[in-house]
Amino acid sequence: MISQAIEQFKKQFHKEPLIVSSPGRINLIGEHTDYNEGFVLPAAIDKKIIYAIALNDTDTCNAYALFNGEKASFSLKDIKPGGGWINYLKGVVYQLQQRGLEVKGFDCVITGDIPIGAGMSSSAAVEGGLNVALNHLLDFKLGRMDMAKVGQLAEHTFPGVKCGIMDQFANLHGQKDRVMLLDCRSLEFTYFPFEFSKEYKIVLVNSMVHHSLASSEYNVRRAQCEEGVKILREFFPDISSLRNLTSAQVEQYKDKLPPKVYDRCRYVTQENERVEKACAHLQRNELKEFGELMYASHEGLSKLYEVSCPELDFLADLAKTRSEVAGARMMGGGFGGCTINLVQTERVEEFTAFMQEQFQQHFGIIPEVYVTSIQEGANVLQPTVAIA
Ligand code: GAF
Repeated sequence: MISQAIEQFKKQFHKEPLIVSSPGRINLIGEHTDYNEGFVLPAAIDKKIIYAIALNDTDTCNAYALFNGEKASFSLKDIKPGGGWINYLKGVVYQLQQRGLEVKGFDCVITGDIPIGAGMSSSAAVEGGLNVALNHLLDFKLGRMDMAKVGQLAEHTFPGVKCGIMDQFANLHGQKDRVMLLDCRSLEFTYFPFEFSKEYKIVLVNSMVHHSLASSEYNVRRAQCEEGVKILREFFPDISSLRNLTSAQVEQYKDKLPPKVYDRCRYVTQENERVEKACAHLQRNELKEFGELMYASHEGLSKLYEVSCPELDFLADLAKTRSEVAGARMMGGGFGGCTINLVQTERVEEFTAFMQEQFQQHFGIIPEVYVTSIQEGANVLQPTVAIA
């Protein structure tokens, strides 16, 4: 991928590029909790976006996407939302400008192997990669959390997804073989070695249903949570988010909440409680208990939060019947994308064959399966070589 990006870059722009690698992410547990100021347990993975990029001494940003052969440009002087993948680049540049940073024109080639719309956050990888590249080329001295915030705001203001900070955070803070517990309120985080990884692999099974958060109900879920907080503030005046409440407290005021809002609040508060328990199990290497929490998370996402779909439910239910699987659930925003499965290393092939066969029989399509590993966050790989 890297040599292809360099070759294409030289062909298109006739100079040497800086190379940046920017990973996708998994999330073990803690879904739809980030924008409720709760807890998440993500990690950066081996699937990535690659940028070959250099400044161009103009006011124009030119990008060539190798994954679909499209070229797109925009002027630094008048950045407006719009376009497909280029919208994410525009969003990052715009948000850097909003911080008072003087972005300069650039040329870039983008490639990668993160499946789009599969819930591994290719969008955060595109945002994070550009953030790292521009920070390096223009010496912005932005910290990693600031870059994550730039990416999150880019997502809010350009594609229009009111996402939390998990994806951008994971993309920029990943460390090899370690998962991260992020408190999305204080933004404090702790790294945990992923001990299970010696005997278990993280296997993603793609439902082949492409999600699009912007056109989905993602923003509706966020609004429903906010509505819940607003109503419950009457009884708990100090709360600023669902993070401040336990599931028992939500339960207590069930009849004050519209039924859907109650279900959403119940899910989020339960999920936060699950993440805390999951971390304790992770530290004690209690895989079985950890896996059970993953199944419970899926159940909540499907029944209470209603962000699953028949294909994801099928995959999670099927995984539950397998003795080589410790835990499984849908991952990411939902409405499609992948399930995340913890599968015994020596039985990954058997698991893959079984899942693919069963899914094909049911839905007439073979699901893609990705055996992932936990890797570093977005980084510069190769420094710029002086232009001859
Ligand atoms: C998407 C969002 F971008 C994240 O912020 C997070 O809310 C996730 O869905 C659900 O946990 O990936």
